[in-house]
Amino acid sequence: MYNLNDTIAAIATPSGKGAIGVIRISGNEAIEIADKIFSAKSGIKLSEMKGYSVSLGEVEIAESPVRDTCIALLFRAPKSYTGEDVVEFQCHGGPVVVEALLRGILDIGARMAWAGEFTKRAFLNGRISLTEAEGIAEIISAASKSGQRAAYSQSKGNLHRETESIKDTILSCQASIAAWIDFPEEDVEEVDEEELIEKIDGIEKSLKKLISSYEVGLHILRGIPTAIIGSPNVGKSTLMNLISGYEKAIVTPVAGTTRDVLEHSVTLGGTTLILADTAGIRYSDDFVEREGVNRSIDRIKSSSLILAVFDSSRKLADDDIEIIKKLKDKKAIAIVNKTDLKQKMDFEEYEELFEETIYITAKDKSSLQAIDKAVSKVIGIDDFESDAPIITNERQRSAAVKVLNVICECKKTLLSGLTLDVVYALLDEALSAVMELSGENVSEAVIDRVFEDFCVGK
Ligand SMILES: Nc1nc2c(ncn2[C@@H]2O[C@H](COP(=O)(O)OP(=O)(O)OP(=O)(O)O)[C@@H](O)[C@H]2O)c(=O)[nH]1
Ligand SMILES: [Mg+2]
Repeated sequence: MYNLNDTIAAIATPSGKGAIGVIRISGNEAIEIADKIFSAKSGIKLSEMKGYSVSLGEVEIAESPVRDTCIALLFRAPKSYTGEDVVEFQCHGGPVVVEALLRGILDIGARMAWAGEFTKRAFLNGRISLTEAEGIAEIISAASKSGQRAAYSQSKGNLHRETESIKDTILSCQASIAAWIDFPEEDVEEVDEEELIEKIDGIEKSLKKLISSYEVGLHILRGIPTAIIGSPNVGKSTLMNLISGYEKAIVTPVAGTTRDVLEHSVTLGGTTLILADTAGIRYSDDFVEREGVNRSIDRIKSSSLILAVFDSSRKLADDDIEIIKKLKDKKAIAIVNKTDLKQKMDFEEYEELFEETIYITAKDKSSLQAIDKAVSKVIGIDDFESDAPIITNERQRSAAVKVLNVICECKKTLLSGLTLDVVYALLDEALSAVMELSGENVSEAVIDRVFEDFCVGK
């Protein structure tokens, strides 16, 4: 069982040199411990100060030569991040200072905090919901601006409000049939089944929207694994360089120049692409080139978006057709390249096999705009509302699917004319599944799993 009585401490800023280093202490003894090493210029002890106050002073650690000028921020329970007494020291950001200070704090009674333990306490003390805590983790790891905005909305309780509203609707459905179940013999008012179905439909709709937000939300938060694929010499590496903004990949007129997969994170289409340039796909007797081609094919499988490049200055070859076949079921944009040269390719009949087709000159910087537009259209960022509730991890997704399944079952039962007590029991099941999604009804192991991905000090 998790012990909330310990006082925990950790360095909250990244390791290495920095302008400022922050050390956090949280728990019953946070202020007492802080007072032992901190002397305020004003002479007033932290224990004599109100919450939300700041004090300038010095920290001095017993049996250590380290001393530093420092600011102490004081938060009193329950009005703090964790809901407990919290002291944050801001000292100079040298590793020697912060590490000595942390050691000094640990030596006089605090325990080293685990990853995410401050946020875990905020959750356990009822300051934030589990989905809000998950939003906080996403803010820190967000790979793009829109991802950061979406994570911020989660941390401010967007998903939490949505699950509360689903819960309320389920409870109101149950309330409308409770009288019928409790007093079946008596002359209670008829249950308005149409209204009941309408409410259940509403829940089904919001759950479907949430579940469909998962993929695009995740892509926006983490970046999209994207592969540049095509036969040799079509201009894949030129495209990689154009998008990266510098000569990342070697470009030559020799077919088969790129062998290894070359990765680079870029911002495009309003989000981050984890972009991979690959070897041109063709049959080859050369052992090294064959290995490169195998890696390209593996990349098709592991990528969520494909930029398929074709050379429009020559006719579509068998190699190109083979590649198009490999892209079946993949989200792919056809990039018909080299439009500055005499055109020999008729690509029109293949356009429908791609989500989007663009005609560009990869050598020309102005082509970036068309690529950017196509990417944002295909990944759905144009329709993505960063302030809408979204689900961002597998825990939430599987819980949402569970609720949806029970709700669908519930609707089927209602329509098939089975008795309302069966419906009531299914609504109970749905309620407990929603509480799994919201994090109110989860095991300690699930909670631990959520927080172990956090940084230490958060
Ligand atoms: N005229 C013209 N040439 C281009 C264009 N894009 C690429 N090229 C040229 O085409 C040749 C091959 O370009 P790369 O980018 O190396 O092609 P690749 O697909 O990476 O080739 P491999 O790595 O061998 O598979 C180079 O000489 C480029 O300068 C374009 O839009 N117009
Ligand atoms: Mg190349």
